[in-house]
Amino acid sequence: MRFSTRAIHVGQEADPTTGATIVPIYQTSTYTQEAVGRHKGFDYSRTVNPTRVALERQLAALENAEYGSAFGSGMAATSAVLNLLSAGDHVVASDDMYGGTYRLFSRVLSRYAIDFTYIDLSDSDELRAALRPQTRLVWLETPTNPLLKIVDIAAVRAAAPRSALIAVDNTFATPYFQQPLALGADIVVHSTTKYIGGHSDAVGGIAITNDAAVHEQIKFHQNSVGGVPGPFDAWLVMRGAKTLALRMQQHERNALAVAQYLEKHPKVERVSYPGLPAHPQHVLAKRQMRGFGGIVSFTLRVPEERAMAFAAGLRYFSLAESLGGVESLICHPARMTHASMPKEDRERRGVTDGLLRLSVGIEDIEDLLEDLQAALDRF
Ligand code: P1T
Repeated sequence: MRFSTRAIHVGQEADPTTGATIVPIYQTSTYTQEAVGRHKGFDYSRTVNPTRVALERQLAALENAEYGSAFGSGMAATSAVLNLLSAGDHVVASDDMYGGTYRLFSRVLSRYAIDFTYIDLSDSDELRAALRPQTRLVWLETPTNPLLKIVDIAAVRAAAPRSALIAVDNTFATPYFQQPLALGADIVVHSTTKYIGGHSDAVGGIAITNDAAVHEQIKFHQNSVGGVPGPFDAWLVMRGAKTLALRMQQHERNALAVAQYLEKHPKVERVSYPGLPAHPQHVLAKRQMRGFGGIVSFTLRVPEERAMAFAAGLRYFSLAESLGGVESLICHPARMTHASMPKEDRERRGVTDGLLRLSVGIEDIEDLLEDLQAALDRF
């Protein structure tokens, strides 16, 4: 079964009790048992819910994987993966990542005696130097948020010892463009709030793996900690995921056109988009990904306040956190998505005050380019 067929059919069998073609929203917290312990496989909705199971099967299939565990947010999914670790363990993480993930690592998990080293994971020598006998996990995003750096997943697998799990946050690429498990990763995490849900109407996350033992531990955490999505949110994400391939094709077409337009504009200092030949890791991106995604970052040749004013002055690009919905968004990472990162750490990593991030939607490209042009002309 190919990608879009899986998105539309896996986990989506007709409802066994009514024949409903679309998986129902099983809005129930509990299930009536015939006798103590005798039931249809469902006992309590924190533990298991049919709508959530359908979503987990569908999304695991999109990563060509056996197992998925859905969560109430991308952060809850990330937290579940980090809960595979114990006090004294060490994590190597990429130096560019979503600010909320950095906050979880540096301000929550570090209090539980888990140690983090942040490096440029595109450099295998840096990775080898950062490894310790206690290193149990390598955590990476590729492309990274917000700088769109590319990490060579197969090279990380080759450099890391077998005792270290490799987890890839695949939110930006989506399984349509990149399949980290096939490149040697052990776990894939998504914020399904983004492209997978695709309509900016539900918050969610998922952790996916082919490793039965890892899956058992994540499931145990999902039930023990309880960060599960409600049935309606699970259903919204499932509905969105059915059109992932079509949406990603249009996101990518539009993002490439926007990146090419910005690259030539005299008021634009720097553009980052893995699909541009000028991107320093364009060749790697071409090898590792089937497409380059819908996010474009750029810096204007203007002071910070004017960059922020630019972000607020567009017609179709709403000034908002998040990404991956059908509508275009613009954000100022330093003040928004990465505000939880201390300024010094942020700037060292390249998330400067003039940086803007576009989530290019699937509107008509002519409208998006006219919008950007009108705003740039005003500056
Ligand atoms: O927001 P939540 O569903 O909890 O997902 C967190 C998350 C995880 N990983 C990546 C790569 C992300 O980008 C995010 C959330 N990011 C934003 C809200 C943002 O605007 O970048």
